[in-house]
Amino acid sequence: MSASKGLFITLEGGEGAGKSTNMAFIQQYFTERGLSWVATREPGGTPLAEEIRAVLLQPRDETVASDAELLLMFAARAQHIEGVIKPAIAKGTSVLCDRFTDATYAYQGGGRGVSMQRIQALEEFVLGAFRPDLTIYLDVPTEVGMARASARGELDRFEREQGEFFERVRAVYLARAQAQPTRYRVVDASQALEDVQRDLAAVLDQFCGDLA
Ligand code: T5A
Repeated sequence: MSASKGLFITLEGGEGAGKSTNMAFIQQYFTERGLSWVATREPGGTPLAEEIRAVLLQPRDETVASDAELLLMFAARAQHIEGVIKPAIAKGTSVLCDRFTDATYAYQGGGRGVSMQRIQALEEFVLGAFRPDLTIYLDVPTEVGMARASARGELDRFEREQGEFFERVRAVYLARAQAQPTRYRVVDASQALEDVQRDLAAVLDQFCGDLA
């Protein structure tokens, strides 16, 4: 059975919040209910966008200008939306996306200090009125997330930032969640994994119940 209406669901979180772990849980939730889905991620999701991702995550000696980083994020996003996200939704397939534009507000806006107006202008240019139906933010204190991410080994260019950077990232996510309560749900990701996934299931039951 496939869903009559595809949802666009995005999963957000700071470093080590457990997005990858919980993305697998969300996929299983959809599969068990016979809902068609495609999983994807940002930056990335198409061959070209994955190449841009590699450029963005690669640690390098050269300082990356904040605007260059911002434009690369949106270049990848433009390709991803046209190549993967919109075609899937048009077919009635739900899109489960690991990060989306909220990450740009949090990391480039909060973390790097790029003006929110500039991000908003690019969002309108690239997305128009297109937005996620549901955004789940996995909230975890910075030190807990960093400890989890560090335990995984080699750190990418973002993971090498300092604690204050991630505090600003978290503050932007929480402020956006508070400002957009219809689209956002915050899940406490510092809990034991089974409790995180119980809360995730409750959020999904509410949003996807009439699709199954
Ligand atoms: N970025 C992205 C921007 O700056 N702007 C943008 O617009 C976009 C789209 C890459 C980077 O790109 C930046 C932000 C990022 O720095 P990414 O690959 O999504 O984006 O970033 P990561 O945060 O590195 O994502 P990961 O998927 O690698 O990490 P996760 O998903 O947060 O963590 P995960 O699931 O691998 O879990 C980490 C560890 O914690 C454990 C897991 O087993 C794992 O070992 N764990 C738990 N342990 C205890 N209790 C729990 N509840 C746990 N949940 C997970």
